[in-house]
Amino acid sequence: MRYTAVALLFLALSLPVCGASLQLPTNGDFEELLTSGWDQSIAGTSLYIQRSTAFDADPDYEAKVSSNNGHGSAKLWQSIVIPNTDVQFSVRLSSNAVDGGGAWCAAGLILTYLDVNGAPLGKTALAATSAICPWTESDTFHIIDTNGGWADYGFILADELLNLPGIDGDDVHELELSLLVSAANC
Ligand SMILES: [Ca+2]
Repeated sequence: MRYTAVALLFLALSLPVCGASLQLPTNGDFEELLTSGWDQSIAGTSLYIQRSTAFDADPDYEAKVSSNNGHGSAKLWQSIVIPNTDVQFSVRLSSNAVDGGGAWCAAGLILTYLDVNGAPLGKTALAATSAICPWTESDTFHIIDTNGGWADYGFILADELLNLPGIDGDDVHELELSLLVSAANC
C-alpha cells in the first residue's frame, strides 16, 4: 500500500495582548470555505485538497491534503506577518506517510520563515515522512515527526528557532503556513 495523507483540525498563532490572545491566521479552523484565507496549489497526479466535517469525530470542519499513489505536491497555505517571534503556534494534526516499491512521500504542516523581502530563511516541518524520504535536516530545516493519529502540537516560535541555528530570529518577518503533501508515486 502506498498512501499519504494529512489533515488539520485547527491552526492558531496567538500573541499575548494584555492578557487576551490575538488569533493571527484567517480561517484557521476551516469553518469557512477554503477560499477564505487560504491559497491552494496542486502540481501532479492523484493529489487532493478537501474540507469536511468527517476527518475526525467532532462535528466541526477539518482540512485534508492527501495523495493516493500520486506524484508531485499539493499544498494549502497562507502567509502571516508576525510582530516578533514571541508568538505561540499551535495545531491539531494527523499525518501519515507510507511508501512502497521505491516510492517516497511526506505529509504535514510546514512553517516557512520569511524575511522582510519575502525570501525564505528556513523551515520547520511537522510531518510524517516515509522510510526513504529525501528530506534532510540542516541548520535551516527542522523536522518534528508527527506520524500518527490526531495530536496537538505547539511551541513559541522563538523556542523553535533554537533548533534552527542558521536563522537569525530578528530577520523573521513573516510566516508561511502550508499544509503539504509531497510524493513520488506514493
Ligand atoms: Ca470533524
